[in-house]
Amino acid sequence: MEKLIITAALTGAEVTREQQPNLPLTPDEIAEAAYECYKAGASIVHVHARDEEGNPTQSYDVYKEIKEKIAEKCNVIFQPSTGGAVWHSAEERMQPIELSPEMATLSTGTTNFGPDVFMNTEEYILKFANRMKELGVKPEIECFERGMINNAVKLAKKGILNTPMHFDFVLGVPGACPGEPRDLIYFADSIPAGSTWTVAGIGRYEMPLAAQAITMGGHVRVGFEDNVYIEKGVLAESNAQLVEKVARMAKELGRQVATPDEAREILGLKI
Ligand code: KMH
Ligand code: ZN
Repeated sequence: MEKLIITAALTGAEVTREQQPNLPLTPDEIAEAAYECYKAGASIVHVHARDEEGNPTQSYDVYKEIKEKIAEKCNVIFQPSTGGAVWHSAEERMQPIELSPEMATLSTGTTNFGPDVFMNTEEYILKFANRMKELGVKPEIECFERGMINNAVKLAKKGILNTPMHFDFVLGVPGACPGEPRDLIYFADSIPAGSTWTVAGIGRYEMPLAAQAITMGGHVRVGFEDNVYIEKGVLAESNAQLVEKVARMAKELGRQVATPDEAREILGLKI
């Protein structure tokens, strides 16, 4: 089986210090968390920026600072968010693409997101995808619902998305698709042959879906964006502790963990 790519989703846009006291917020804290996760086995970091008050921002400058600070420490793949927070405009959300990162997220549909709506109209999706293509940024296609896979396949048929595509199934968001074993099987069975996929299980779904993905040959995303607990009722000390747990599970299940350069090879990124 292919080596396992572990992504650390370090901060997110929704989690607060009240919910997770060790949440990294400043560029220095995010870069340090990225480095710790890299040492624990992560080959990708999924990054959301925060402003000086700790609120979500899609500022080009803040993402640039984070990207540079991470690159000073290690060669982990930097994957900024184009999702931002539900209240960000499409223009704000697009800003980190201009840094020409190796990867960035691309949500291919609209979903309920807790009490809110995470808006991704066809117009947005085309704008984001076209700009990523122009700048050679590989999209990680975020699918919260099954139809979002079809939307991506349609874009690939039109040549707007390059193949093979890389998907992230985000399962267990309140208001969207849950993260039961059958949900992951259905999503993984629905993508075009030759695609790669990872799973981000939200909340209590995180570790069970990680174990399932390890055995199915997929990849795994964990981190405070998705879940703040290391076990039921016990807050994780750090993002790296969650990555360590997945790396340990992979070892027990006989799957080797990919380095960043091995992840680049698996995903078809330039080395
Ligand atoms: N914060 C969510 C509304 C992404 O990073 O691309 C969207 C999100 C997806 O987190
Ligand atoms: Zn995100």
